[in-house]
Amino acid sequence: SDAQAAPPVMPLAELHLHIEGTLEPELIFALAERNGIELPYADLDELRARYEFTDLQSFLDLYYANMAVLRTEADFADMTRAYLRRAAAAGVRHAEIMLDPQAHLSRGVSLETCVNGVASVLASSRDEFGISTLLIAAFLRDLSEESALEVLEALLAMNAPIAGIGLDSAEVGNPPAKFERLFARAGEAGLRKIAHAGEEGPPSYIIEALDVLGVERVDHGIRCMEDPELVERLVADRVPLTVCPLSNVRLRAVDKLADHPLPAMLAAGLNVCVNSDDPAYFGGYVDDNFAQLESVLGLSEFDRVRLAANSISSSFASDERKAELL
Ligand code: ES4
Ligand code: ZN
Repeated sequence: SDAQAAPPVMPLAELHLHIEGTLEPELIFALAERNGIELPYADLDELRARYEFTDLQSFLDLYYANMAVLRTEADFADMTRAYLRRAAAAGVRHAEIMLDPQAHLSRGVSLETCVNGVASVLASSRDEFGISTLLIAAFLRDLSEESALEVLEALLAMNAPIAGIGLDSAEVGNPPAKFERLFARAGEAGLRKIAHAGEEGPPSYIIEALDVLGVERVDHGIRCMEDPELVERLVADRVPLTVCPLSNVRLRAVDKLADHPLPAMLAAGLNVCVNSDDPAYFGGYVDDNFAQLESVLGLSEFDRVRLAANSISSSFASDERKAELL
């Protein structure tokens, strides 16, 4: 969105962010031009007209298609720099950024190109933008576990600066248990573990992500509200859920923001925080998510402070960094 909301007063951590989902239409056109790539859209408006999604898959189709403009390390670096600049304005002081290496490897872009392009900018993010950052390699759950294991081994072999692994892409029909060996290997390698679960998929996928994969944090998780016993467990264990309100509306996981379960999740005592997911696609950055929540749901000062504090405490930042931000 163009209008920037005033940043929330509290420092925020953004814990659910796909760097490829920060690729704005203007940058898509600029990179296409730089790389001599012909886009299937005549102009920005024609591209923007494609951003009417009916579900997760209809979004993923455009998200993967637009990645065609990312060819060089400089492209990945420019995209990352643009996100950090905008996130700083939104009040983000710590960000844990997912990258989808398989979405680039399948297009003939090397692991070195995508990882080094993003990581080279993250290395100086605290000095340049005041944002501490961690990189998370996310695996596409609609591909095989063998493919994921191969890519994880390659990341480990190149000593990629990743803090953890995630699981994303088409959820329904690709349950967490499909990736049991991948997450076991990541654990052996000392990596942190997160997974998307309960966005479009059922509450049982959240349980599987916890019990079979051993995830420490759940991306989305909103469908936990259909299972009171699961909610009780998530509250008792203070399992972080990285909720993305504007994403849920755009992908029709919820009908409209007024129907979003966030207030009920807060009231239930769940450890929730607010994130932007794919801000270039879903109508805004984390400040826009807060602004629209405020105007539609009227969050209390108490809830706003709690959401911000949860984002910091649920992060994988060092205890020293958390203490600075809390
Ligand atoms: C995603 Cl919103 C969402 N869900 C699953 N996978 C994704 N990859 C990028 N955005
Ligand atoms: Zn996501």
